[in-house]
Amino acid sequence: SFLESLKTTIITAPFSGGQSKSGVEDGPKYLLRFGLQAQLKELGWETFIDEPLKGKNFEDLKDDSTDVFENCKHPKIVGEATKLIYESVKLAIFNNTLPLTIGGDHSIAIGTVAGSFTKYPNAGLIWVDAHADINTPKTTISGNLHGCPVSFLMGLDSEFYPPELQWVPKVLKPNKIVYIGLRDVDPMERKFLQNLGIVAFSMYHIDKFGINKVIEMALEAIDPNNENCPIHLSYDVDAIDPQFVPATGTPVHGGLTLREGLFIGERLAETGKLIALDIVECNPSLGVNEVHIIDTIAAGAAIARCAMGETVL
Ligand code: EXY
Ligand code: MN
Ligand code: MN
Ligand code: MN
Repeated sequence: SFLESLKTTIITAPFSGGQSKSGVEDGPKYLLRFGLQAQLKELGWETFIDEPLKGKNFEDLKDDSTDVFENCKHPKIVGEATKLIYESVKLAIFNNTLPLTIGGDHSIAIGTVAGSFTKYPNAGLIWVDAHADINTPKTTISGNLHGCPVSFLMGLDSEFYPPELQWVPKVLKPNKIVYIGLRDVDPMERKFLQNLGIVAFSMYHIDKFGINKVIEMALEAIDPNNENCPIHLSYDVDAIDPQFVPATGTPVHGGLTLREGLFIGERLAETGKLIALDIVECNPSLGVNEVHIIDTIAAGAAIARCAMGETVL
C-alpha cells in the first residue's frame, strides 16, 4: 500500500460552478450529515477534514454575467475553486493521508487529479461516469466546465483555455486514464477518445464482459507492465443507474447497478493501490422525494466505504 497507515483527509468541495443547476454544492454537507466520517472511523481510518472553499461564496458569484470566456461558463470561479482544491489535495497527499474529495460537480477533479499526480506522476486514473468529461473549451456545446475536466488535465486544445484555468498542470497522459460506465458521449468527445487511443469501457462492454472482467482490463490498461502504479479513482455517481442514484444533475438511463458500482470500489480497495478518491455530482435538490435523496447520498457514502475497504475482508 502507498499509505503507511489508514489516514484520510475528507476534503469538502461544495462547488456547483461547473454546471448550471444549484444544489450540488450541498453534496458534502449531506454526505457528512449521513455519517460518512464516523463510518470511515468504524473501518479503522483516522480522519481529518479540510474545507478549502470555506468562506468563499461561489454560489453568489455564479450570477456574475461577466464570468464567461467564449462559450465557457464561470471560468473564473472554476479556476479559483479548483486551485484551492488542488492545494488541499497536495497537502493531504504529501502528509501521507488519502484525499477523499466530496463534491460538488465534476469540475473539481481538475484540482484533485492535478494534486494527486503531482505526488505520483506515474499514477493511473479510473474515471467512473456516464460521461467522458473530455470536452474542451473549444468543443463544449453546453459551456459547462464539469464536462471538460479531463481535457484540461491532458492539455487538449490548450490554446483555447480561459486565463483563469491556465494554471492547471498537464499531468495526464491518454494511456493513464481509463473510463468505466460511459453511455452519453458527445461526437467530438468520441473523436478524442478514438484519436488518442483512450481505453473506455462503456455499458456495452459491461454487459458483454461483466463488471469483474472490465475492472481487470481497466487495471491492466493503466499499468500494462505491472509497475505497481498508484490509482486515483474519480467517481461520478451518475455512472450508476438513476433508479439507484436519482438525485444527480445529468442522469442517463441504462447505467450500472448499485452492486456493479460498489464492486468497482471493492476491487480497487483490494488492489491496495488507491491514492485518491473523488465522489461527485450528488445533488440533494434534485430528489423528487426524500427517498431519492437518501438513496443518492447513501450510494455516495457506500462507494467511499467500499473503495476504502469495507467489504473486502
Ligand atoms: N457532455 C455533456 C457536456 O459537455 O455538457 C454532458 C456533461 C455532463 C458531465 C457530467 C459530470 O459528468
Ligand atoms: Mn444550496
Ligand atoms: Mn462526470
Ligand atoms: Mn457524469
